[in-house]
Amino acid sequence: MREMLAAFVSRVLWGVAKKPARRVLVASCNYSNDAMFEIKKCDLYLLDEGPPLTAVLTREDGLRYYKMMQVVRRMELKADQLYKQKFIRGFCHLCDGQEACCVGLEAGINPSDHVITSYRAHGVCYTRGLPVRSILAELTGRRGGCAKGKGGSMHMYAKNFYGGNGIVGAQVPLGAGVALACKYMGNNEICLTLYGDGAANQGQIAEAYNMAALWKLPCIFICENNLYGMGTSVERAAASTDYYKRGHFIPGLRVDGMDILCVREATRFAANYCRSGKGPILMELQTYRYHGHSMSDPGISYRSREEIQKVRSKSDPIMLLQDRMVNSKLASVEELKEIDSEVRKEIEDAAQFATTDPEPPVEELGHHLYSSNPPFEVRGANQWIKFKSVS
Ligand SMILES: Cc1ncc(C[n+]2csc(CCOP(=O)(O)OP(=O)(O)O)c2C)c(N)n1
Repeated sequence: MREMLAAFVSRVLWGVAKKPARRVLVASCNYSNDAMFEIKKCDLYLLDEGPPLTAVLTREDGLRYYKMMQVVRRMELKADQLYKQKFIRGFCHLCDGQEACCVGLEAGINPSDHVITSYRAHGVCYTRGLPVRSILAELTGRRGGCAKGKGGSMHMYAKNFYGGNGIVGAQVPLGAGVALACKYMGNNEICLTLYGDGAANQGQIAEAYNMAALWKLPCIFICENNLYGMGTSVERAAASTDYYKRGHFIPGLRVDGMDILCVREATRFAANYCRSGKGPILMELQTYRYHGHSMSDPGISYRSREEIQKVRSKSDPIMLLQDRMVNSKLASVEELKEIDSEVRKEIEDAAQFATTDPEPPVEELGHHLYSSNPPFEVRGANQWIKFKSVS
């Protein structure tokens, strides 16, 4: 009798409830709401204590992180395809493999905080809130791109996100400047300044560390150590590969950048540190990029296919989160597969937009260079062509 009643109630609910409500019902029956995980201890520099050794993951956050990482992964794979089809031209640096970094960093800060990064920018653009279609359309140089089709892969911007910088290390003093502005305004906001391990060898970075430490700026310097700077392994490029210690007088953390929970916890710890007025902190995220340095680098002349395969099969960030969620009953395999197909559809729709949206009109080429829109003349390319700027 009880089974019959349950079946009847379930049929009624099944019939009347809209899809999301049905999911809530299933969720409340079968899934755990949260679970606690042991996470890898961070290596510490000039710090007495570091981030916790356990992290609580709620089902809601887990599903969100999973979806975001899948979006970044599939967006980058789509960019690879569009590049090979010549829809995308010029420079294009993909971040697949490094998804736990951009998603984990965003999970540890507030939307009102600030972020600046290098040319490997697409993932951060998405986690800072740009829709996939505006990122892909920027890559294909279309009007609906986030920089109106005039910036491309390395020059994308969003609210509280300052690019996308093509010059190695250029964003580091700029990030210190943004942190100086936060301190000056007294708004309790912080700036995350990301750069590759290749940039960590530059003199201008030492200068930015120096000013940030001197003025106790609320800045998290984040060195994404993916083991290579273009085609040079870190061992061949740096006298010290302990990047988390290279702020000298700035405290540092070395973090497992393939584990989103490690990245989130370390970022929360670092953000609290900065916000409390103690000054800057440096985080080294140990990660790996599956693609070469850029689309023009096949990425297998200085590392082996086996090495890439090993990382994919042993430490893939999406797989790690998926295993955790399924094993602790935070989600089912089927449910995650459903998310995968939603993501695939979102990416296909975005790609459709990015390949059909028109290019910006040529008369607008000179817009948005100066705030006052003076007449714009192209020098060097063709001296007879002039673009008139109109407001
Ligand atoms: C000032 C400057 N010098 C040289 C270059 C050429 N360049 C582009 S990326 C790069 C190496 C960057 O190292 P890293 O960020 O560790 O490389 P990734 O892991 O992104 O391949 C160099 C030398 C540049 N863009 N800017």
